[in-house]
Amino acid sequence: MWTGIIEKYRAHLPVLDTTPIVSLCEGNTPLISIDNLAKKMGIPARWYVKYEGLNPTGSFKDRGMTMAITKAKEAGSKIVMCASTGNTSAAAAAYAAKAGMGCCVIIPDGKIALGKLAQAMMHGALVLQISGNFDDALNLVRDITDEYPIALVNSVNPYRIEGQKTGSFEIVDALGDAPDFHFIPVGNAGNITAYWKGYSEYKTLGKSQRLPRMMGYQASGAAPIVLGYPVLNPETIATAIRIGNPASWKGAVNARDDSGGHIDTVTDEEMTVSQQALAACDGVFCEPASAAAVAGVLKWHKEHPFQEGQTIVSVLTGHGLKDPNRAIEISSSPITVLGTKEGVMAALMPLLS
Ligand code: AN7
Repeated sequence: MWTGIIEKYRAHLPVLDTTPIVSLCEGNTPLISIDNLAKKMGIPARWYVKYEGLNPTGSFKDRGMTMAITKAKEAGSKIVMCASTGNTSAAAAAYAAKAGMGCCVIIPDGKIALGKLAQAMMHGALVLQISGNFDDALNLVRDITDEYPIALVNSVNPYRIEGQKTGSFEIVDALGDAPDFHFIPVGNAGNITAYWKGYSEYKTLGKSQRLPRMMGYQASGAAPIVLGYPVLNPETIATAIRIGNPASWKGAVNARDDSGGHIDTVTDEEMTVSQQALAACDGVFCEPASAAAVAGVLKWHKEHPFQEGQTIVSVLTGHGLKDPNRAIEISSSPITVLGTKEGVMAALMPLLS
């Protein structure tokens, strides 16, 4: 029986036999071959997506949150707090509920996807919206948790990174080695930092023969690392990565430079096209921010064509159902027909011919 990433990778994580593990059986997500899209785009490499949308709360945040909440519980914390563009708040709320702890989340007013808001509220968190953006919310949360006995569970909490590094362990365990390229969306930059840490640790232990090139992608309207300075008013349809001053900026730059990787931008349009193409070609539905890891592959391939025999992994950080409004917005509406055989057949005919 699968009982979550802490039990599975206990030897690589800072837990003791006595640590009270709080888990929702996160992790063990599939690596799905997206050969249809690869073929369509003329990419001869083996291309996989790590479908993190299949975690318990529908995003990769669960890997970090099981660790952060477990360690907060071990330390005797009664309340946890985070700033969030949505997914962290959903995960914090769920794991705090499981642990019997209080949870407060601070989110940018009107800028979080519907599914994520629904989750934070259903799991009983105190949900506070502010008129600022994620960066403002994170500053507030750092300030408050410095002063009050409340555990901070954003990825500035090192246990979050520890949990999230298990994503690379699973990829190496599944492929038998690291991929050549690891594509990943970058927002607050915790995840790219964590994946690089995981790959590096596994290589040191001899579990893999090589390290991947770390390929991070920011939204063009929220690309501080690419620009080299913070963005005061980040804007993108990919609300998950609408972040102008990433906390793990250094970690992302180190991952890029130490791996011979690259951090670049993708436009809202490129993310949208990739999200749709992936869903329509290979049956995998991810949220807009996650599609940056697909759009990045397409952008890179144009300038540096992938070769046969290479392996690419794109991390799909969150499930498509997180942001149903956006999905409906970019899709054509259902066709209204008469509820008769003739009515249906009139619309269906073009498909049959
Ligand atoms: C789907 O939930 O920052 O670079 O507050 O939800 O580790 O920040 C979410 C980030 C990518 C970026 N994809 O990861 C939050 C939050 C999805 C995300 C990212 C996020 P990081």
